[in-house]
Amino acid sequence: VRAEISYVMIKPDGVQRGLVGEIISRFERKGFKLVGLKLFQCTREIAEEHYKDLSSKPFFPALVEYILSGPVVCMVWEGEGVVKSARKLIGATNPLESEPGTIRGDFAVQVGRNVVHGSDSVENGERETALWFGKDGLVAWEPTITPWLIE
Ligand code: YYY
Ligand code: MG
Repeated sequence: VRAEISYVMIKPDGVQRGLVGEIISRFERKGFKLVGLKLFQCTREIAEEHYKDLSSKPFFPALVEYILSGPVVCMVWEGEGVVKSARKLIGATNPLESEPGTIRGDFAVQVGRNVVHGSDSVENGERETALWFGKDGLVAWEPTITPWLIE
């Protein structure tokens, strides 16, 4: 079986505010493995597909416009338990409820400008990665530090 992956995305506000390095750094320092990375101006089709489960919500049109409003940074992080752990690093959906020390807790105040996305299940990690990176968009590699992170 394939290693667990999470699709993590720095939203347009995070890019515009110069938080790209800070956010990538948090996942790097934690010890997960980066297997996909790109700066990307997404299309309406991709944004709507990504958030299709929310299409009936009143905030859906504004959410899609927000995601389209500038480039995003698309990432895929790999590792045991990465989906749940990435959600913890990111923090609660509403940044006023996110704990300090989380990305949203440290850098955001409003749910409609919450800086970063992370997959909410292993299944969605796979689905979202396929949507944003396609079938062959990831890089297979073995960081030389792996034995210092995983026994
Ligand atoms: O997975 P997560 O991003 O933490 O929250 P979701 O419930 O999946 O909602 C996706 C996205 O929608 C959220 O990050 C901001 C936006 N949103 C909103 O603008 N207003 C809400 N009341 C709920 C969610
Ligand atoms: Mg979600």
